[in-house]
Amino acid sequence: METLPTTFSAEAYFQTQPPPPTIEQDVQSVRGFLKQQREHGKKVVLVTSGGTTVPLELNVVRFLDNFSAGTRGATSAEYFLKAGYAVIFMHRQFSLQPFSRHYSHSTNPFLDLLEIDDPPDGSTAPPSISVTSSKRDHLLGVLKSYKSVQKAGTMLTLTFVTINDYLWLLRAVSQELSVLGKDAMYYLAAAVSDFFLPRQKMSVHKIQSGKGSLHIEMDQVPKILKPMVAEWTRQGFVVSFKLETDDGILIPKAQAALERYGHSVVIANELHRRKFEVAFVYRTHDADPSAPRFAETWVRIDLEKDPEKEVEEDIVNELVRRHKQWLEM
Ligand code: 9Z3
Repeated sequence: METLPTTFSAEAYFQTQPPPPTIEQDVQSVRGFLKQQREHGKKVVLVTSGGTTVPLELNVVRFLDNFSAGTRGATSAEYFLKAGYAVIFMHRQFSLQPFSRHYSHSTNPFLDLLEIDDPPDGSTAPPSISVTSSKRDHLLGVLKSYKSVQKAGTMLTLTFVTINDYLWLLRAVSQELSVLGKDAMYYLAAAVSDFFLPRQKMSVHKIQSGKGSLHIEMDQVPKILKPMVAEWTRQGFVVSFKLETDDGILIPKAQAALERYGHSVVIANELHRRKFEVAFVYRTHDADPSAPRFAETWVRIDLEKDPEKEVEEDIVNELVRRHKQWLEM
């Protein structure tokens, strides 16, 4: 049996964990998509979105998961499209998607948009269906944007489920996207598991309960941002997210990530305030060595004043501005 490393570097990870079966097909569709977008001179953003699962068995019955619904990614993708970017939307299967997200949530189920209109008395025609008048304008707006993106062919959707699918797909897509050089943006909003169970340590069949309590030792997922920034993406504009539940460590950890990986921006968010407050953490370009090396700018919205506002609108506008400025440097 092959020996497994005690801690997985990214390289060791890809040498020992098998690729998902759909990887080649996904790479082909990314290539075709990028060819088209380049012909139209588009900037392209890769948006990752949703949580990743960690299967505990090869014939998987149980898995570890996280809270992410994919709201950040799906919402941001819409604003990137609006800003003229083409979008590769790489998301967890069944998490929220751009446009349909407005109606798939349990607080706004799409069946509540519809009315049944009975035919006049005596008619044999079947009942027809119409849109509730109070919901029409909003639906029309979403539908128009959705149809125009479909027509323009500016969004490609890719799917992952497990952490392994995610890592393989992220590497493959990043490598493809790197042909755009500085015109590519990477917006890593997916909530990625920090731990995984290597295939070689997994039980083949459903773990049995007869032996009492369950002890599983998981390995650390390799810090994928390192090769991503240093090798796969070449000159791209890389934006990662840092999620914490403890305010005290949020900004220091975002700064540490920026220092370690050397990418463009870390967007720091606290779990419970993520829908109305995030911090952009970035390097300062100060020549004075005694000056702070990092700065942060907070983006906040007031949901009481404007309940319809989405913080992703301001996040994306700010990134588009920074990407443009960086391209001009
Ligand atoms: C985020 O921090 C996203 O903003 C959220 C969005 C996952 C909080 P929702 O999907 O939530 O709208 O419900 N994503 C990145 C989290 C992450 O896994 N970051 C890694 C880390 O913190 C580094 S890439 O170490």
